[in-house]
Amino acid sequence: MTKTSKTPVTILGLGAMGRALASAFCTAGLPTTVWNRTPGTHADLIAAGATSAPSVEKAIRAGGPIITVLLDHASVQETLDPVADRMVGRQLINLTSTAPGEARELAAWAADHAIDYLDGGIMAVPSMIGTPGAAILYSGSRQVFDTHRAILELLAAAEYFGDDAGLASTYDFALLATMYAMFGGFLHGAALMRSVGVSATQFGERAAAWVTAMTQSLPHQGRVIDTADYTDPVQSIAFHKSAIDAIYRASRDAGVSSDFVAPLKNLLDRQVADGHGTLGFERTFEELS
Ligand code: FVH
Repeated sequence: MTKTSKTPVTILGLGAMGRALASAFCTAGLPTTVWNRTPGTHADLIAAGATSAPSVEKAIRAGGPIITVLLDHASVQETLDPVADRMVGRQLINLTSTAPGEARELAAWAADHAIDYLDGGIMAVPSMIGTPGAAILYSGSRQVFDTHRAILELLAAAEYFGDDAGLASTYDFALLATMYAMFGGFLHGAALMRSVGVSATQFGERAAAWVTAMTQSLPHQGRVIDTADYTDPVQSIAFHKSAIDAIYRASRDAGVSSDFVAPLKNLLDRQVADGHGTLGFERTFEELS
């Protein structure tokens, strides 16, 4: 059964994201207990109705789900290990970014202590929490997700992927990998444009429109990868190699580092050398795993 507005929640970790989550719960009127390793950084949350706990042990006494929003996997273990025996029978929702293997490790640790574990990957920056663009991806305990779905939806759109605790963070990291490659390409493009006197601000506007148009092809590319039939390309690997080679030369001539472009050039060079030049760009996927 989904619990709603009066569910007490405990948040461990009041960095930028922990504060945003706690603030959303306070705004919704949930009894919210907060703890942070460094005390005294959350007067605004107290003013908004949160209860500040002086220790992790006291924070988790409040009841309800315990939500960790700490720096990394190690900080979660460091924070929870000393109170593990007081968390027996409790529900833990870990929204700290952890690698899939680390999430599974935490799930196993939780199971050893009879703690019900749900892992989450936050697809938002703090200012997006509680707004329509934010999403949090979950996997692990279905029971925890179903029980607390209503309060999780106060933070962001909530989607559950399955009982493997590492699934949510695999999605999270796959999406972040996509994002970072895009950001890297933008930095490279901005450096190229600076060489002809165009500001990064101006270029940012143009690049946003171009990237938005280009992302429309991603579902099609996904379908091609899943069929593993690369024989009927819109444009071949040889075509893309020629484009990347030209970008590489233009960058070198403009004094722009090849750090972002070189890995793709290497992949395309290798495939042409191996006789795959007539196949579609999506065949590059086969070089990655
Ligand atoms: N901020 C963002 O945009 C991203 C969006 C996507 C998801 N991430 C992940 O969320 C986790 C928390 O991120 P954050 O933005 O709140 O991070 P910080 O502002 O740096 O706060 C870190 C908190 O962790 C506490 N902490 C660090 N080490 C320890 C430790 N060993 N023991 C206990 N607590 C620890 C730190 O406490 P303090 O330094 O104030 O004492 C902060 O509360 C993170 O996984 C992101 O990847 C956010």
